[in-house]
Amino acid sequence: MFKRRNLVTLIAGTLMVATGAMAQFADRNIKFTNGINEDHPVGVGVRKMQEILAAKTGGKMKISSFWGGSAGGDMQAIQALRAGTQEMVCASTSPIVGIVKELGVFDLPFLFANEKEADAVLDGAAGKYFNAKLEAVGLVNLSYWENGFRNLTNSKRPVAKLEDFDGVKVRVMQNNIFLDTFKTLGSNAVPMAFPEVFTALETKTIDGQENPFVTIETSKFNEVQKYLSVTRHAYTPFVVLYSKKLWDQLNPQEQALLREAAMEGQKVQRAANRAMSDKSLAALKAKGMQINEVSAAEQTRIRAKVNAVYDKHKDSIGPDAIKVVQDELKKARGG
Ligand code: TK8
Repeated sequence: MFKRRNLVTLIAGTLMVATGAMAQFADRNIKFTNGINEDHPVGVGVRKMQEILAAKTGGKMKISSFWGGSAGGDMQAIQALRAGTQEMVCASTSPIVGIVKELGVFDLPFLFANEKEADAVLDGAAGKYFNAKLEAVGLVNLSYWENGFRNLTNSKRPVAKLEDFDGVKVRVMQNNIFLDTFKTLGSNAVPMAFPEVFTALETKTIDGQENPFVTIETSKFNEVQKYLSVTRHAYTPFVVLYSKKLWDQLNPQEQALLREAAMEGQKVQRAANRAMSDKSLAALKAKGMQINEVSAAEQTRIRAKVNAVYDKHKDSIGPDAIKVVQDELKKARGG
């Protein structure tokens, strides 16, 4: 017979399990900012994270996202994360080089030949190495997402050969290696935060900028730029960062869930980005941009010219960072 005491124990036990499961997640409203617009595939990744959090926490953990630099640029967000006044950002590695010099390796021109190489480096030992460097300065990297291979746009002329870079005033990300790369190519390089770029192009304060096709399209740079040159000169990853100060206030279940959500987000974000890249190029053409490739011979001349950038910056980046990336690249290239 089922005794009353047993029933009480059973009910109490069930309640404990239920409240125990709920208690894993506190009400959290996570502020997430981006310099790019929501129709960029980063939006696909963030929506995936939101869905996972909603499903697994019964709506307790939420991400509020702010797009288009409305909440400031990458550097501003990084400072807010380190100070513990903002939880998350999806930022490029390049503006973080002032804080984590080793990340400068990703700014070295022509480091990766394709997405496969980038994935091998970021998802392997090198990715972990940079995560540790980020964590040491108060930034927890949940996942590497994709911006893509960067290409040059400008309002002056098609850049098809080395000499065409000459005198073009190009906005670069706020970092010495990018600055040096464009100076070495003969351009007048101007460091600037991403949210200021559209207006600077519109008012002709600058002639050009460089970003992947998808970012060019979703940020509508085609409205203020005539020429797009397929230079593929760098692949600077996106990092999905969480403030270490605020991270340390989360319990292990919350931390594990956020990591899982960011990794699930990575899958759909990268896939969406890769599917969109060619479409963005076609769309930019359809919207009136004049697009040119750079011949193999000119690519060789350009690469030879920017070799000086490697030599000049390898000491400041440090041999460990260069080695961990080169080792993964060798493996990925089957050598
Ligand atoms: C967005 C930036 C942007 C980057 C840049 O905040 O600054 O040009 O490519 O995507 O991170």
